[in-house]
Amino acid sequence: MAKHYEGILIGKGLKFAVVVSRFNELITTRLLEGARDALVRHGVAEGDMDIVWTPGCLEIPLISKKLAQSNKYDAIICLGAVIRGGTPHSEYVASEVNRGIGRVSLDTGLPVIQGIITADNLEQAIQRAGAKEGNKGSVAAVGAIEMANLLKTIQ
Ligand code: INI
Repeated sequence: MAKHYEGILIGKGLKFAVVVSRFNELITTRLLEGARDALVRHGVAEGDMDIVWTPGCLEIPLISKKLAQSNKYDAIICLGAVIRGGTPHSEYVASEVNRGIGRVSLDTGLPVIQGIITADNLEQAIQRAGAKEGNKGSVAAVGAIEMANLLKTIQ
């Protein structure tokens, strides 16, 4: 009979760093609130979460890497908002931050969870930051709890 392993959604005793971008902070503060609320509702103590602000999404991978290397956290949650403008710059930001976050996770062996909204416009971003389409910050936080526990389970 095959064994199945999965991460439980109990956050008590786990430690998290939340890296959040100031760029588009109208949206990112909502993502942060969603993440904080989800962590608390899953049993994470307020004192077990550190919030670290970056200027924009592009700076998130480096800061996440430093935090991951500190060995202080069970997972890192990355929050940001890339909103398409008239230039291709946002496309570049979105793909770089995605690639960077994935690399940090594989390089450090720690769950580094992507809670970055990529939206065509502000309205779409709002929908994903606590309105009709939920809150991507909370989804990322729950994913971080599950991954932190899953890693403990399989190790
Ligand atoms: N940063 C974001 O977080 N979101 C964006 O939509 C964005 N756009 O479109 O430019 C953005 N740019 C700033 C970037 O992350 C860096 O902070 C900046 O380029 C300095 O390195």
